[in-house]
Amino acid sequence: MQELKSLSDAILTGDAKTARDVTEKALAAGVDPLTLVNEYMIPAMTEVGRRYECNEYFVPELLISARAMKASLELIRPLLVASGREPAGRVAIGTVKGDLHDIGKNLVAAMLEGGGFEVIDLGVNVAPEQFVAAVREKKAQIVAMSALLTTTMPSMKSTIEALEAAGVRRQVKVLVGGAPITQRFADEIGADGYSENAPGAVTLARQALSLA
Ligand code: B12
Repeated sequence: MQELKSLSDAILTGDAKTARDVTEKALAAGVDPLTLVNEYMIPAMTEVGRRYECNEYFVPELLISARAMKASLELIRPLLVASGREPAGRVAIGTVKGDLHDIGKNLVAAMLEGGGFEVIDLGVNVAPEQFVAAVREKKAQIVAMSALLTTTMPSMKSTIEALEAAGVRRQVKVLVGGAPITQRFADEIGADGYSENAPGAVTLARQALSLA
């Protein structure tokens, strides 16, 4: 697995070309895409975060590492997405207002699609009213919110309040996640589910619609 370690190294050093090349070769050799994500890519991003915390890395390094991670994910995403099935349900997903982190959100979206859900990706910096509109106009049955900054976590609560104010809270299940989120926080704000990872998000979505 020495070659796969070069995928972690490429993300750590922000070498998008190598990240893409190694991913391409590994997939062609039959390596499971989820093995790449869970054993090489996410640990590399976690290490990037650790280095940032220790002032070894700064925002430019975060950006180039994120770009390398995305280059690799672009090849993996289509493999996680199932096709030609009746959707299990409709999920509106977004990173909450004020927050631009989307790597985890994109992974969750891809896994949900792979799990047979129709995913309406609202992108990043999504205001509460945009989530409400997705429920009203696109008939989303699940609202999935991601936050990576402690300062944007309160936007999850504001979104739940906006769903309540719009009279649509009872018709949707609300799932939350992202590195700073905990089960306790999810309970406090009245979310219906929390998971610390993308496969867990699929399990939650299935449970939410009583498909599990
Ligand atoms: C990459 C990165 C960036 C990139 C983002 C690129 C992008 N397109 O996403 C850039 C450089 C833009 C960036 C910017 C900033 N960042 Co930043 N960033 C990170 C970093 C290193 C990695 C995040 C990541 O992608 N992780 C990998 C993914 C796969 O993990 P994940 O997002 O947690 O997602 C998983 C789970 O949480 C879960 N999940 C995620 N969403 C959901 C949703 C649901 C519904 C469910 C069920 C599950 C779920 O499933 C995912 C897959 O398993 C983290 C450090 C870290 N360790 O988290 C800092 C970090 C989040 N950033 C931080 C900071 C401070 C910033 C900036 C303020 C820096 C600055 N001074 O400008 C800005 C803020 C910009 C903004 N307004 O959002 C801090 C936040 C600290 C805090 N207490 O809030 C962190 C923790 C770094 C640190 N240790 O200080 N950042």
